[in-house]
Amino acid sequence: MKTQVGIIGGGPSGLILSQLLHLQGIDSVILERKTTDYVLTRIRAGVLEQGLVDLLHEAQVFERMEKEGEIHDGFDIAYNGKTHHVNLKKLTGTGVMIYGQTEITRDLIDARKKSGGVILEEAEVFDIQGLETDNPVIHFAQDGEDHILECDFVAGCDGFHGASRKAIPKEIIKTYEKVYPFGWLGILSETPPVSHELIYTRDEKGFSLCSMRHKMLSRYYIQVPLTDKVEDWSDDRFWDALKSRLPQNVADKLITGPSIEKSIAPLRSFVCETMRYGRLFLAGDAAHIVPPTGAKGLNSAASDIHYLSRALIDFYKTGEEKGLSEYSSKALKRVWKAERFSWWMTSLLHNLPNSEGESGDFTGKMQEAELDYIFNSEAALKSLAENYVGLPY
Ligand code: FAS
Ligand code: PHB
Repeated sequence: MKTQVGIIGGGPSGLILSQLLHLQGIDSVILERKTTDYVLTRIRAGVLEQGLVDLLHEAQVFERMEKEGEIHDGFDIAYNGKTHHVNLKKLTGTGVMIYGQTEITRDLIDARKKSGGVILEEAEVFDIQGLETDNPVIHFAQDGEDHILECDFVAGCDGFHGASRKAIPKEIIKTYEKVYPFGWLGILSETPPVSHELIYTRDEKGFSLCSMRHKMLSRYYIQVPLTDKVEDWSDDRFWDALKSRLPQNVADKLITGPSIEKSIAPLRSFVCETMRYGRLFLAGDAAHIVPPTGAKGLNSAASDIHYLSRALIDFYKTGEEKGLSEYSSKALKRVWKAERFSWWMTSLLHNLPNSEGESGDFTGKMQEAELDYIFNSEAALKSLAENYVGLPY
C-alpha cells in the first residue's frame, strides 16, 4: 500500500491532519490500532481555544460544534470558601468553546468516511523504517498479518504510548518529564451542571473541577492519591468528596446522579525534543503531555497540526521545505508555554506535599498568597486569562 502521508493514530491529531490534507488534494492513510467505535468511548478534553475552533472551521468540520457547543466568557476559581471570577472576554476579548473531544472525534471520523478517507482500524504500527530516506515504510499488523504502508512522510499522531516517538534514535531524542504525585478521578453524569461556567477549586482536601459537556451532561473531577483505584470510589463517595471541597453555596446547588463514566487519569508533564526526525513529524500527545488543569492537551495538539498541515501543503504545492524544517522549533516554542501554564495552574490549585526543607503548610500559604495576588492585580489576572484562552499560534 502507498500514500503521500502515512498518519499513525486516529485520535484528534491524526484526524484533523488527514482532513486538512484531503481538502488540499493530498492523500493520507490513518493507521489506528483500535476500532473507531473504541476511540469514541474515550472521555477526554472539553475546553477548546479559539485556535482549535478556527482549525475545525478550516477543516470544514464545525457545524455540530457551532450548534451544540457553548461559548464561555469566563470561569471561576474558588478557594477559602469564596468564588472569584475570571472574565476572559473582558480581559482578552475572547472566551473558550465548550464541546467534548469525543464529539470532535465523531465529527472528524464522519467527515473522513464521507469523503472516502482511509482509516485502517485495528491496524497497529510496530515499526517505521527508512525515515532518513525520501520513502519511509510503516510496518503494521492487522487481522493477524503484517503489512507495510509506503509514504513520503510519516505523521506520528499516536499519543503518549504510541510507536512513532520510539522510532527517533536514542542519541538524538531528548525528553523532559514531571510525574505528579496524584491523579484526577473524573465522572460524567447526566445531570445539569452546578454552574453555567467552570469552577476550579483549591481546597485543603484537594483540587476539584466542575465542568460540563452540555446543559444535561456534567463532568466533575477531584484530586485523588495515585494509589487510589476507581473501584475504591462509589458514586456516593465521589459526590460527598466533591461537595466537601466546594464553597457551601455551590455544594448546596449540586445535583448528583449516577455516573455514566468514571476513570482516574494520572498527571504528568512531558515533552519530547525533537518533534521531527527525517521524514517523521510528531504531533499532539505523541510529542507532549500536560496535566489537564489548564485544558491545554488537545489545544496544543491543534497548534502542532496547524503548523504541520501548512508545512506539508507548502511542500506538495511548491516544493518549499522551509515549513518542514522549522516545524519542530516552531511547535515546541508554543508547546513549552502551554507546559509552563499547565504546570503553574496545577501547582497553584492542587494539594501538594511540602518540598525538601519546607515545614508547616508552606506550599499552601504560597498558593493562597498567589491567588490573593492574582485576584487583586489586573496584570496578574490578565496573564492567567491570556494563557487560558490560548497564546497566539
Ligand atoms: P490520542 O492519544 O488522543 O490519540 C492517539 C491515537 O493513536 C489513539 O487512538 C491510539 O489508539 C492510537 N495509537 C497509539 N499507538 C498506536 C500504534 N502503535 N498504531 C496505531 N495507532 C496507535 N486534554 C485536555 O485539553 N483536557 C482534558 O480534560 C483532558 N483529559 C484527558 C484525560 C485522559 C485520560 C487523557 C489520556 C488525556 C486527556 N487530555 C485532555 C489530553 C487529550 O485530550 C489529548 O491531548 C488528546 O487526546 C491528544 O490527541 P492525540 O494527539 O490525537 O492523541
Ligand atoms: C473537562 O471538561 O474535561 C475539562 C475542562 C477544563 C479542564 C480540564 C478538563 O481544565
